[in-house]
Amino acid sequence: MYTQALNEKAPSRDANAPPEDAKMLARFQAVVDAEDKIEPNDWMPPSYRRTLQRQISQHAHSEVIGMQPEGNWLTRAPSLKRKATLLAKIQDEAGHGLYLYSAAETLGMSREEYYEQLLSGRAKYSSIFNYPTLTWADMGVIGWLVDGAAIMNQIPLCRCSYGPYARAMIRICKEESFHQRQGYEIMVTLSRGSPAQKAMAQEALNRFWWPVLMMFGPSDKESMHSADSTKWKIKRFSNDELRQKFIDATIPQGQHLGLTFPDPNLKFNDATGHWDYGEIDWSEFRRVLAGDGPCNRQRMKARQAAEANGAWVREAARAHAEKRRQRSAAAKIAAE
Ligand code: FAQ
Repeated sequence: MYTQALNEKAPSRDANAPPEDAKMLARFQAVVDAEDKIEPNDWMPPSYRRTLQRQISQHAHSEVIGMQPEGNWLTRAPSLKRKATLLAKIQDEAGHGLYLYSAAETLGMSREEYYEQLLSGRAKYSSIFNYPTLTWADMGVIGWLVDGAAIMNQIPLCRCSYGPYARAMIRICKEESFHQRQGYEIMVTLSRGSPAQKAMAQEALNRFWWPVLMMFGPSDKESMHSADSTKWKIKRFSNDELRQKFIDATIPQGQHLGLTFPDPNLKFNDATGHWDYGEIDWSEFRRVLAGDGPCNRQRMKARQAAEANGAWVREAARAHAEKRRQRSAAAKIAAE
């Protein structure tokens, strides 16, 4: 919708693009610094546009691929109520993907191009969705921790300088809060259940804890986009700051469940008022990003199959739209 309204050329991906105009740049930064929003038709530096295209589309891809790990448990949910709730949550994630693709389209690139980047493996999606969901407790852990981490990262994005992204995030965050609570409620039920259920909850926490911490991205010193994104008020907190906030908020929740965290170095630091934690295995993070996580191939294969299987629907919709267009054109001629 917005794409057609853009009165500016699509960003050049050419390394020889003309240098950004200093006056325009100063005006742009002043708007950002004043906490006003940048809107689709406003001038923006090509690098700001590219950063948003990258981040928003990768966020959208994450929501869409993120349906797969939970989809694995739809047919095996332990009750009708649990199944209905899980189904609704997964549908919310599809909806988040759609809002985010719409926001990304306002930056002058079509949804089809973004899909193509995902399907060809050129675009990333969140590392966390490359881990398998082995037990029902994983549904609890995903809601509690994966959605919990997503909220921690996404609440500040509601104040992002780019209007369409910031506005999309408001509704997404409300829904993520519900997701987090339903996940935690599963964890409460399992932790207060039989010894086998509690052990299942503990085992799921053990498997997901470190990959969840990786969701916040590389450490600040390794984060190549942070400086620009902070200057442009896309990012309000650094990767490490958000990771620490998440850990500080989550440890008491785990303690309330009577569960332990798989980190021998986890210790409350009286001096800083924060939890100290052990070293993240960044080699695992890099491996997953490079396509070699436990489920990368399976996730991409499922997504590519869904795209191929849906081709006839898109074709039929296009043919139907064309038929309607011809019919209404013929009716107009007849009326003249
Ligand atoms: N996984 O310089 P930085 C959800 C990449 S939604 C994969 O620090 P930046 C909902 C990064 O893209 C979860 N790649 O980058 C849900 C960059 O690569 P590039 C998704 C990662 O952008 C719940 C490179 O590393 N959320 O969970 C990851 O400043 C349950 C360098 O990193 C969002 O996308 C990673 N974990 O900061 C759904 C939120 N971390 O593009 C279903 C929006 C980093 O140059 C079930 N995104 N990379 O090739 C953001 O806030 C940021 O993009 C960060 C990364 C914080 C993820």
